[in-house]
Amino acid sequence: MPAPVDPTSTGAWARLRELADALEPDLRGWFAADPGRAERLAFTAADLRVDLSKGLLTDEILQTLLELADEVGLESRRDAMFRGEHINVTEDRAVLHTALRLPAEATLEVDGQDVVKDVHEVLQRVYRFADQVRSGEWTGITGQRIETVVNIGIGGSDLGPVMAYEALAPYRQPGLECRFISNIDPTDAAVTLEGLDPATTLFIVSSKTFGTLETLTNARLCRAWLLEGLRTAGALEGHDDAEAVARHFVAVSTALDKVADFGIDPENAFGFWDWVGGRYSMDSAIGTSLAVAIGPERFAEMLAGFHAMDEHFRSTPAEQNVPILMGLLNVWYTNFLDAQTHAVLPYAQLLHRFPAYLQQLTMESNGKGVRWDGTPVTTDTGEVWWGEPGTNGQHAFYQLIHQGTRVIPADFIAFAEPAYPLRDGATDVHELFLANFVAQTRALAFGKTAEEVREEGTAEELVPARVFTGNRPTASLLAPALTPSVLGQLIALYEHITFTQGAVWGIDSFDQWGVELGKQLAQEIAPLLAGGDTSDQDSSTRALIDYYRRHRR
Ligand code: G6Q
Repeated sequence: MPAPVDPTSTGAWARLRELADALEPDLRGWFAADPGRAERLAFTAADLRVDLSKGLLTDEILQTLLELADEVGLESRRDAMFRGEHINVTEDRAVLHTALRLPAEATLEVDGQDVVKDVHEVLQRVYRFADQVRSGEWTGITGQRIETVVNIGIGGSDLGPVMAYEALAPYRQPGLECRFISNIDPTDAAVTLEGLDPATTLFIVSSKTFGTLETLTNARLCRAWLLEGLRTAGALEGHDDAEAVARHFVAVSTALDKVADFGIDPENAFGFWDWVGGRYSMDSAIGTSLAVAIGPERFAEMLAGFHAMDEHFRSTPAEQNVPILMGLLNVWYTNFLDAQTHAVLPYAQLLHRFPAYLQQLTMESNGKGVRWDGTPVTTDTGEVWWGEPGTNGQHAFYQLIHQGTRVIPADFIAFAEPAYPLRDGATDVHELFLANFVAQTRALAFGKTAEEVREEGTAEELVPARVFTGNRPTASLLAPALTPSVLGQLIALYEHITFTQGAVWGIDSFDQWGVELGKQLAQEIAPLLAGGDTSDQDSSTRALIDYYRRHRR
């Protein structure tokens, strides 16, 4: 890997600094003086229409950001990723989530192996399994059909499947529910299993490494729950435990030997590869629960959506390339306008887990303090990503976005077609909903002047509190409907935005060493909670452990 270019040493960076110092944001004036602004700054990527015109940017800023991309070698790093080069240097791995959605007829040889062939072999097995569960051909040990699929996994092996299961609710097969257990808080397993019948429940243990404490603990809890429930119901007569586990447990992992050690039949295990990062894996076999819920055809549509966005990112010139433009804009906001956070505000209740999913994607990828050659970063990196679906957020935290003292770039996402077209008398409720989407971005951009407040007859002393400064940057993302394909496009869009930012900052967006220390210490501390000697702990840690011991009955 060539050493990263220090973005702050480029000519474009210096010019951006000057542009930022001279910037007097004036979206009202910019729109008034330039009737073509909205059209010029709206872009198309697959089925998405992305309007960046309400961002704090001018043509010169955009042009200079594109020069920055050029100077840091963004496109050659992108091409290296698509080729399967080991751009994840700290783990010495290729980064090939884009290969998970290549069509079957494509070929891509990486480290001497055609990965597309491997991907489609596993996909076909996942699809066959999904069909068997959906049709009732796959039964539990008593011969009853499966009614509930429980995915056991955490982080990248949980957030994607949960988010997509929620997002694509209208496409689920009735009578077949998915539930998800992730947290090692025993409440999660206890509450999720409540009311389930072991005879009709199937578990998918999803773990890339098959070594994750939370997932393996929860998998053992579920295995014990299954066997005890079946035994109590007399369903195990004539069967041994292994047979029951084989009918009620499947696994998704890159570590098929460990899957076998757990007692899961390797026949019922779906593999993937070390070149798929956890948070980039929901379109691999990690999405098996989703494939069961929505069926192979819809799953394939989702993959095609991912692929359409990959193609856009790979081959569209930078000045029309939506992930590149959005990623560069985020660099502008973060490094030049001091934005600390980035809000994602889906005007689609079904996307209520999308911000949580993006938190992992963006923050685990770009929350780094060193570059891919081990040297310190030269500027601020990853923003804090957060959000909630509109309009709920409007009645909670939008106050700060409208009138607070911080710059909070916000992505607004909406769909023309509602998932559930309901009317309130003569009113189309989706229209009412989307009126909010449009109104919010307008209010944030153009605000409300003191004069406008006065025109409403407001008492003079109340005017300042009612003024909206405007010039609060937003991007508006619209698509015809939240279909499986559009969901795939949206996810891939944010994957590539994340890539773009990481490439500018010179960081390896594909490792996650920051999660290791806590995991390691938890293993060390577990025996101390159980009564071990705490004398060599710091005083705060000792006090916390003492409190626990005194209060645990
Ligand atoms: C994602 C991370 C992390 C990972 C979980 C689960 O990029 O690597 O969130 O997905 O720690 O790991 P396993 O799938 O190996 O259990």
